[in-house]
Amino acid sequence: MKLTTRIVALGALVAGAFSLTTVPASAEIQPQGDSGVTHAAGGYERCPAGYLCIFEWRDGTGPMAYFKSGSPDLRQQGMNDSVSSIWNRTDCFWSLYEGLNYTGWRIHYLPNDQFSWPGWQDGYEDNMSSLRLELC
Ligand SMILES: [Ca+2]
Repeated sequence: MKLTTRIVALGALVAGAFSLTTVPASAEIQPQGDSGVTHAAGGYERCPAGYLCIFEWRDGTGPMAYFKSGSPDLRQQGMNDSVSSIWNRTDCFWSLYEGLNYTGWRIHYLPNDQFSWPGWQDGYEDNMSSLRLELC
C-alpha cells in the first residue's frame, strides 16, 4: 500500500516536470516567408515581431494573416472583407484599403498600433480588401 502511494506520487512528479517543458499552445508563430496564414489557436501573441497581422475575429483571435510588405488582394489569404482586429508589430506606417489593389477608402496604422472592433472605426469592420506598408 505504501509502495503504491509512492509510485503514484512519482508519476505525478514526472507528469508535472513534463508539462513544464511542453511548448505553450499559443505563442508567437514562426513566419514562413514574407507573408502567410495560420489557423493556430491563440490571440495577438501569435503575431511575429516585424510583421503586420490581421485577424478574422475581434481581439486578435481566429485565423491570422501576417505581412512584411502587404497584399493587393486579401482573397489570397482568405481574409477579404473579414478583418476584425489588427496588430502592426512593425516600426513602419501601414494602410488598409476598402478595395482590391489599394483602392477605396483607407485607414492608416502607426507603428505598433493594435486595434480591435468595436471601436472608433465604426463601419470598417469586415470591409478591408488590400493592405500595404506605406512608410518606414
Ligand atoms: Ca472590401
